[in-house]
Amino acid sequence: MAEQVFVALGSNLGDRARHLAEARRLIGALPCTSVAAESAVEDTAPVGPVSQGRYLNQMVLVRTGLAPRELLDALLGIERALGRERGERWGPRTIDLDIVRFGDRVVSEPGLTIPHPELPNRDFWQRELAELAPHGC
Ligand code: A4P
Ligand code: MG
Repeated sequence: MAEQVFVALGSNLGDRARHLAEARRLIGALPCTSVAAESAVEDTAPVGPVSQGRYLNQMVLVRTGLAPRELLDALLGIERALGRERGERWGPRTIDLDIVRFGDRVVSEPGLTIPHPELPNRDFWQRELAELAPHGC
């Protein structure tokens, strides 16, 4: 059965809007997965200890038959396809794809925590979730 998943998109390197658009397209092309709704794109000041450029952030509501770990692996594959290089933690990136919520599931495993632990600290994620709430069911 398809689950409702909220995926956060972030980019602060290169053509940020194009990276978000490509990520949305590639997420929608994953097996058993569709993008049901998109929040507005927000231009946000960088959060965290690293000095870096501003981000474009967006949240998408995804319906997927993939399991959480399968979706995470697929998102990491999309990050690689869009030229993401892992440098310092919280550092600049062409694209960052985070699973914020996955239905009502609570996951705490090595390499996967759901809901995303930064949710309480990110105002823009909370705004974007609220914007998408009417599309959930
Ligand atoms: N991982 C664990 N749980 C999850 C999850 N729910 N969704 C693991 C996605 N990944 C999850 O992530 C490291 C590992 O987290 C992944 O391999 C996965 O196994 P990463 O993206 O490689 O590392 P990171 O991004 O440097 O660290 P982290 O903790 O993901 O940081 P964030 O939360 O992504 O923060 N400022 C603004 N304005 N907007 C932003 O989007 N983003 C960051 C990065 C910093 N400042 C920002 C923004
Ligand atoms: Mg991340």
